[in-house]
Amino acid sequence: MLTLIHAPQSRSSRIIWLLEELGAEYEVRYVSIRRRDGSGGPDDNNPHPHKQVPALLHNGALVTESTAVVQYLTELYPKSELARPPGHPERGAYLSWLAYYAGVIEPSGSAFLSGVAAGHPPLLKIYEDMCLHVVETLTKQPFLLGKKVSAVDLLLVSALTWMRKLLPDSSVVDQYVQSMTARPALARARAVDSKPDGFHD
Ligand SMILES: N[C@@H](CCC(=O)N[C@@H](CS)C(=O)NCC(=O)O)C(=O)O
Repeated sequence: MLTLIHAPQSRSSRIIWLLEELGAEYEVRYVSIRRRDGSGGPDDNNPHPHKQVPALLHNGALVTESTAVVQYLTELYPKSELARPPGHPERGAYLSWLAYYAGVIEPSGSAFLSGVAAGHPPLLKIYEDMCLHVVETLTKQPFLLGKKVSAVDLLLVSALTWMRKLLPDSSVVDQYVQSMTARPALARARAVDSKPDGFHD
C-alpha cells in the first residue's frame, strides 16, 4: 500500500495529482506542517526527517523530496507515459528536467520571489537564465520534453498554479498552464487535496 503524507495545498498536492494520473491505489495521511503565516506546526505523525511534505511510505520504505517521489512512483507504474524509461529517446531530457526542477527552478524561483536575488546579481542571472530556458523550450514545443506531456510538466505546473509569478508574463506559459490544469486527474486530485472534516492545522 502507498501512503502519501500530505498537507492540504502544499507541495504534496502535486503528488496527489500524480497518483491520480497513474491510477494508483493509495491512502492519504493528512498532517499539519509549519505554514508561512505562522499557523500549523510539525506533526508527530509525519515520518519526514524535517516534518515536511510530501513524504511517501511504501512497504516500509520512506521516500522524500518531490522529484524522488515522482521518480519512485513513475517507476512503480511503468506503463504510465509520464516518465521516460531507460532507452527512451527522451530519457536524458527527462532526467535533466527532473534534476533541473529541484536544483534550479525551485531554488532560483524562491530567491527571486523572496527578493533575495534582487540584491545578488549572480543569483539573479541564474533565475533569468532559467526563465529564458523554460520559456524558449515552451515556445518551441507544447511540453518540456516535446510533443508529449511528462511528470516534469506536472511538477512545473503545480508550482505555477501556486505561484504564477515564478515565471515572467508570457502567453506561452499561460497556455501551457491552461492545458495542463484541464486534465481530469487534477480535478480529482483537488477533491482529495482539501482538508477532511475535523482536520485542523
Ligand atoms: N524540497 C522539498 C521541499 C518540501 C517543502 O518545503 N514542503 C513544505 C510544504 S510546501 C513543508 O513541508 N513545509 C513545512 C516545513 O518546512 O516545516 C520537496 O520538494 O519535497
